[in-house]
Amino acid sequence: MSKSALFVCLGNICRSPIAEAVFKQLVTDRGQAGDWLIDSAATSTYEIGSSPDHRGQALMRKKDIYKNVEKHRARQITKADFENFQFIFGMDDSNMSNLKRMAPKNYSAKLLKLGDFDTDKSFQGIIEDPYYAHDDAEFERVYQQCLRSCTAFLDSL
Ligand code: WE7
Repeated sequence: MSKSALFVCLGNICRSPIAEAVFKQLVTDRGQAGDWLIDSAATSTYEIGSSPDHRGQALMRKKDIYKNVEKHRARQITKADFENFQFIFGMDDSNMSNLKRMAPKNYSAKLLKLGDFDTDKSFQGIIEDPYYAHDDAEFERVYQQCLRSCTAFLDSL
């Protein structure tokens, strides 16, 4: 387990569990699951203990990746995470500024915006919050952004 990635969003119920599930599936498909510690977390305390959002659950079941996060419950990022994870990915600029504010004085993790790896530049590196979305298309968009971004990140290693 030489490599590690933590996916972070506001509540750890919509975007970051999808990113975690996508990333776990990609490394599994590449035969690299044993090399990686992979988790997700929130910047806020609001959803601590919650399961992934029901719309995200439905999306992940459709993509057959929900098994990768079915036991996940939302948790807040800790100072230890900034030492224990090699890569910490935020989804938007608010996540990134919160991560920088919450980081301990000295930390080893690389703080990256997941969407910066997206080959489709029309989203300008931002994976927008689908919480107030009115249809499933927003969750599909999050999934496709995570899939392209995680694939390009793994290819870059
Ligand atoms: C969200 C959210 C998301 C927004 N998941 N919540 Cl009510 C609230 C207040 C503080 C933290 C969280 Cl997590 C939540 C519930 C869970 N993806 N997105 N809230 C959100 C979006 C836009 C403007 C304001 C909020 C609170």
